Amino acid sequence: MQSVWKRILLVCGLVSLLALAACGGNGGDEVGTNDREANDDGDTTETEDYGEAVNYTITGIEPGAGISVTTEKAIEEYENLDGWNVDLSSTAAMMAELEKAIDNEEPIIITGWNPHWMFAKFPDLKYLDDPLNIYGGDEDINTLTRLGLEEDNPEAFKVLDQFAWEVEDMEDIMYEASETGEEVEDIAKRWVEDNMDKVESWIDGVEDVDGVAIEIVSTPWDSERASSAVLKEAMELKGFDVTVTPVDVAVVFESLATGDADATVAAWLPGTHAEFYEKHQDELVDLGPNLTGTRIGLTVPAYMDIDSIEDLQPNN
Ligand code: PBE
Repeated sequence: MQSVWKRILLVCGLVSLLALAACGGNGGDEVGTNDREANDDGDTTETEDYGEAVNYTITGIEPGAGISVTTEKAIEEYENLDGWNVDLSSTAAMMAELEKAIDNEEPIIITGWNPHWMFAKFPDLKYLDDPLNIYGGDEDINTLTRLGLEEDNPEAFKVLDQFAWEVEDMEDIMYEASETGEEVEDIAKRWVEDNMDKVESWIDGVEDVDGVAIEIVSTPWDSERASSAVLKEAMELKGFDVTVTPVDVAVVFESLATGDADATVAAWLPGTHAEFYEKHQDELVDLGPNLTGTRIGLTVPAYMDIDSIEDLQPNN
């Protein structure tokens, strides 16, 4: 299968506004032109000092997110982020700060990711180049189960193993939720009804069960509310009794490792959740990607005259 093209289409094709932002960022990172230009010609180092303007603060999301841990690591690893900090509160608060900054054309640095509607709502957002590759490039979202699930519950294991969809599927649900204010879970339910061809492939060859309980751990972001909800709907078609519990990323991994939960479809790998994965990888089963083409990184409005994390000045 022409997977490279498929991936490019996934990222670039359907939500064109999102694609502009995402591809702009990707291109910069892969080709590395921005970094080189900035480094080669010393005179362009008159980049504006945004550090002071943003109070040497990156506006982040919940402390329990992988991207928050990664941002703390970035602050440690980038010498030029000496004396910076990340303000960890909530996704809603970050989005409100972003909107306010954009309304006033003020500088702001947020922790951004795809899939998310932020790039559709604010098409001029751009990822900053990340020469130390702290945030990684394109990522996947993997399905993980606890040890022993395959033996205890082969039918559930089979659905989990067959579950796979695409960035635009997830985005359709997320975007509709952000536009209408309707619950992600309700939209996901309709998505399953409207996309039975895809859903059939997840439950293909799976025997019906009678109310077998399955505990899915997830995270509270819309992307994972969407994936866990479509999986729940699909499994319930086969007679499973599915509970989805949103928790911090650390708890997702811990509860699989201890066997308190059966599975998750919310592991952003290999980068975003690396720290948790590495800690628990021997205590869980990794079924590989259920979605490919995600991304995280420091993100700014395009009116900021800056291309790379290295263009930021230290706080001293
Ligand atoms: N996110 C969205 C999550 C995973 C889903 C990037 C905010 C994180 O752990 O950072």
